[in-house]
Order: sequence, then C-alpha cells, then structure tokens
Amino acid sequence: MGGRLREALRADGRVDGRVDADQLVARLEAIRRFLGIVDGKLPDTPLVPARTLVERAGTRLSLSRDHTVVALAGATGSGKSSLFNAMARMDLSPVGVRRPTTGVTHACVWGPLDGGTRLLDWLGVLPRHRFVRESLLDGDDESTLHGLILLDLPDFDSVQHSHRLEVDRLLGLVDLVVWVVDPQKYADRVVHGSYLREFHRHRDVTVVVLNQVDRLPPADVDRVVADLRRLLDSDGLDGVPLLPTTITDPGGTEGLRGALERSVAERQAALRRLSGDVDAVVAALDEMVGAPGPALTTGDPAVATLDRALVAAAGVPTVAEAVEQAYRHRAAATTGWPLVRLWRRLRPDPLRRLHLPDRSGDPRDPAESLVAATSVPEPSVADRSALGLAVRTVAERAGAGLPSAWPNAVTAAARSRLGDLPDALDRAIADTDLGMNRPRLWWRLVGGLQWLVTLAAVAGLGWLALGYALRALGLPELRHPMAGEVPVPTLLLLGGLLAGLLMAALTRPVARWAARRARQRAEARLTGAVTKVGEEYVLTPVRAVIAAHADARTVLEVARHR
Ligand SMILES: Nc1nc2c(ncn2[C@@H]2O[C@H](COP(=O)(O)OP(=O)(O)OP(=O)(O)O)[C@@H](O)[C@H]2O)c(=O)[nH]1
Ligand SMILES: [Mg+2]
Repeated sequence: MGGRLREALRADGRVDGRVDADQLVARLEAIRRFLGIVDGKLPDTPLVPARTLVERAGTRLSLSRDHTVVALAGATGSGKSSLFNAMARMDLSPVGVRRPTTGVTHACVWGPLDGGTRLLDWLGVLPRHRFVRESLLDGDDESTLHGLILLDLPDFDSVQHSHRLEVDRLLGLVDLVVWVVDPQKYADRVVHGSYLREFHRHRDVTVVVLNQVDRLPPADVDRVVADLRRLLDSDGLDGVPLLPTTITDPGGTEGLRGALERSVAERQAALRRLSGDVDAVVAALDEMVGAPGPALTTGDPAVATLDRALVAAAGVPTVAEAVEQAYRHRAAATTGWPLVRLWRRLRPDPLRRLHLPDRSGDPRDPAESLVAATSVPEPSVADRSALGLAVRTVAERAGAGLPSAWPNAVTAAARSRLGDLPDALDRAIADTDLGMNRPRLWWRLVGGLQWLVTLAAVAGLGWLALGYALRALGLPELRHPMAGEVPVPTLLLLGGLLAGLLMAALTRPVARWAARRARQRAEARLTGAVTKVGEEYVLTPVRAVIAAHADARTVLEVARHR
C-alpha cells in the first residue's frame, strides 16, 4: 500500500465545537414545555417526532453517558461485518458470500459491560449477539476504545423487509453512524437519497467509509474519494470525515479506528446526536409556529362587531324599550289622576312582562342564577347568524397570519363556549341593575299634589252637593263663602279639576324625557354586562390560544439556542 493511501486511511475528521450537556437538557426541556403549551391546541400527528425525541433523549441521557454507540450501516456486501470484526480483532459477526449475511444486529462492547447492558437492552440487541472486548486479554491495547459499543447492522437496502425496519429503528437510536460504501456501489441512489441526505442535520455524528479500496487501482483511489466527496457535499454532508478502508491490509482500518477512538475519548457523540435531533425538531416546530400573531385589542373592529351582535342577540334593545315603557307606565301610575292611576295599575308592567326581576340589581338566589331567568324573546335567526359570523370574524382576525393549525385552534377556542352563551347572556341581563327598582321622588311629589287637588275637587263637589241637598229638603240654606265672585266650593271643584288636568299635561312630556334617559342608562349598563359576557366566553379563550402561541414561540427560542 502506497504512502498516500496510508495517509488517507488515517485521514482525520473535523473537530467540532462541544455540545454542553446542560444546554442540551435545557433545550429538551424547552421542547417538553412547548409540547405542554400546545397540547390540545395543535393536532397530535405533527408533534409525534418532538414527543418521541423528548422521550428518547431522556432515556438515552439517563442510561449511560460514558458509552458511545456506533453503528456500521451500509448496503449488503459493503463489508460492515468485516470492519466490525477488524475493529474487534476477532471474528464475531459472520462474513459470508451469501447475500445478505447479517440479519440481526451484533454488538461489541469495549471495556466493562456495567451500564452498557441497560443500553444494549434499550437498543434491543439480543444477549446472544452481544460480545464484550475485555481489555484483560489485550493488556492496554484496547483501552482507547473503552466505552465503545459497536453495532454491526443488517443491510439497509435489503430484500428482507425486516432488515430495513431493524436498520431504521437503530439509526434513530445510535450516537454515531459509520456509513460503509464500497467502490462498486458508493454512488448508489438508495444510500444517498434515502439515508445520507436525511442525515444532513447529523453531520457531526456521521462518518463515511469507502471500504474495499484495495479493489481499486491505487491511482484511482483519489479520484473515487473525490467523486464520493462531491456526492456527499450535494447530500448536505459537506465536511463529514470520509475514510478509505480495507481489511486486506493490517493498517487498512487505522483511520476508522482513530476516528472511533477520538469519538470515545470526547464522549460527545451521544450529545451531538441528540443536539442534531433537537435541531431537526426545532426546525419543524418553527414552521408550525411562524411569526408573532396579531394582538386582538378591545378597539378592534371585529370585537366591536362582536359586541354589537351580542347586544342584539341578548335582546338589549327589547329590554331597553321595556325600561322606557315601564318608566312611563310607572310614572303615570304614580303621578296620574287617581282614576287614571287605577286604570294604569290594572295594565301589566312592561318590565315584569319580560320576567325581569322586580328589583333588578338585588342579590339573587344563586340557584336561580343557574337557569335562564328572563322571558326576553329568543334571538332571531338573523341575530343568531350575525353572532356566529361575528365570532368567526374575531377568530379569523386573531388567527390571521398564523401558520399551520393555529387558525383552527383559535376558531375552536372562539366557539368553545358558544353553547353556554345564551344562558350567560340571559343571566347578565337578569343581573343588570336597570335603575328601575325605586319610584322616583318627583313621581311621589307630583302624585301627592295630584291627590291634594283631587281631594280639593272632591271636597268642593261634596260641599256643593250638600248645599243642593239641604235646598232640596227645604232646610236652611248653606251659605257658601265666596272668593271674589266665585263660591269657594265651586272654586275648589273646578280649580281642583283644572289643576289636576294641567299637572297631568305638564307631567307627561317630562316623564317621556325622563323615560328616554332611563332607557339610555339601562342600555349602557346592559351593553356593559353583555360585553363582559363576550369577553369571558369568546375573547378570553381566543386570547388564551394567542398567548399559547406567544409562549410557544418563546420556549422555542430557548430550544433553538445551541
Ligand atoms: N477485497 C476486499 N474484500 C472485502 C473487504 N471487506 C469485505 N470484503 C468482502 O466482502 C464480502 C462481504 O463482506 P461482509 O463483511 O459480509 O459484508 P456486509 O456488509 O456485512 O454484508 P451483509 O451482512 O450482507 O450486509 C466478504 O466476502 C468479505 O470478505 C475489503 O476491504 N477488501
Ligand atoms: Mg454483515
């Protein structure tokens, strides 16, 4: 073997920055928090890789950080088992001419088995295919590989489906992968398209071996290596160590052994592997989260539309109208002419007709508050669909610009309590102090005056009637006192009647004006109460999703930080 080839066989990998274990744990914790935040808000399927990683990384880190699990992977016949045996310096894994030869993963552990057993259990390597390379046999020759667990995998392009499943499973678990290619098949599309390209985020834990270089004319080795390097670059694996090997020469696997020794000495492969996995997961989650969402302020036109729709659906105009009518009704019943009052009182009160509590605003029986309390008419179909539309618009506004499943999550949140909304609105209406629980002072005053002038008129009438009666019976006449030209009883009767009429005429416009003001006040209070319901039942759940999105972005920032 020429000097150049020997040099190439010792070719070094690159030296990368170390992965800090605490930093890695913090990143994984951030992903765990991310999953907690989006739980129930985003669909599960796209989150599976993240969940799997958190679980797998937790297990791997808890098992043994002193071991480095390295897999030899490649097409059938590339020489995985031969290299495995060469590394172990023993024939542990059968090498054969029948293809494929290796059907079950073989493992060789360097150094004491201790923590390695649980790791091998977790990797699923059967006990009868586990070998231990005790250093006692070799003195200290093998001590540089202590902590290495080398796996000889079946062929990944196998005709046997089970081989492929086994390879895929283990490639997801190991710390470092040595891809073994041979001069005949190094450009194979399967290895590049299905595997190497997928590993571009794991460049730090990937080594490529061009085995069987003894089969190439020495002059061609450099050309083939350069060609393979070009292919690897286009796979996104630029910079990965590329080592030519051969088992026919005792020094032909030195380069690979050196790479493994360095990896074992660093104890970084497991952390780097997981760090690459975190990168991949973060990139996928990043796409799911996107840019910051728009803030949904109270002044937003969509919120204003929602409030208007809630006001209509809750029947606020109906209740406000009833307040105005009730004010006029009650004012008339207190201030009107006594006879008119009686007639008024016989007619139903517009507020009570809606079963609005007589003394709105008083503390109500909590049990009563649980059920729909009023007889405010059900919202019309138009009001109901306007409300549905307004809720949708708010959700669309809040979810605008958010990627993936977030808009759906916002819509679901906006609609999540829609079923409880009618009762809540009704309760809000019933609990609102409409300002109608006490008669106004001025009504009483005017009412008292009305009584007074009526009494005067009745007294005058009685007096006059007495005068007539005495005269009719021939008894001594009653001499009415005079006020100027007019007898006092007549003055009392006519004056009383006239004053009553006048007062009624003057009171009516005042009552009408005051009724309008009472309506406006009630309307304002009802609108406030209904808006609060909208805030609680629609906007709060929407804001919770938006807040979750913002939180998810924040923790993802932590997870991104390497
Ligand atoms: N000339 C030469 N032959 C090799 C070299 N490495 C392996 N071989 C031969 O190639 C054939 C296949 O080797 P294996 O080690 O069984 O290959 P494998 O990758 O384990 O194959 P599977 O187990 O089927 O996936 C055997 O006949 C080996 O002797 C090498 O470096 N040079
Ligand atoms: Mg094999």
